[in-house]
Amino acid sequence: MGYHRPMNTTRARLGLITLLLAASSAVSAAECTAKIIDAWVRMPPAAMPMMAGFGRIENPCANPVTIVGASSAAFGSVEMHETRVVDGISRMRAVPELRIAPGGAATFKPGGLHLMLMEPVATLKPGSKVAIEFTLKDGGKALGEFVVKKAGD
Ligand SMILES: [Cu+2]
Repeated sequence: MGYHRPMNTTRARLGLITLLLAASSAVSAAECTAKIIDAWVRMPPAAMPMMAGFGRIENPCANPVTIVGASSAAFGSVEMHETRVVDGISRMRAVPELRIAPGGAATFKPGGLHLMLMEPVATLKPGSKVAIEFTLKDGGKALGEFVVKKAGD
């Protein structure tokens, strides 16, 4: 047994180096993430169990970024929705995945894509900020800071 140990150790070291190299390249790829800019939450005119979040999500990375979910400590549930007018009636549908091409962007705006923010934990104050974290398909995260604004502001 003892005779084989030096060789096994060398093999183990080589294996470890290979693993470390693989891990470091994976980290550098994951470092590039989506950027959330001009983000805001629209306060409902009256106390309601849901409100909407808007903003622009940019992908500055070399690879496509796919958002698969969002969450916030300020809300029980956060979903990506899209408003569409069908037969003159405005309807919302859930958007389970949102792919943004390299160098591209997605705009969340009233009447279109929006974040549906449900079950607010506390009453939001105009001018305060809410953190919303987006989950990416590759396991990465993107953090957005949303400013609370009154409807109509
Ligand atoms: Cu909605």
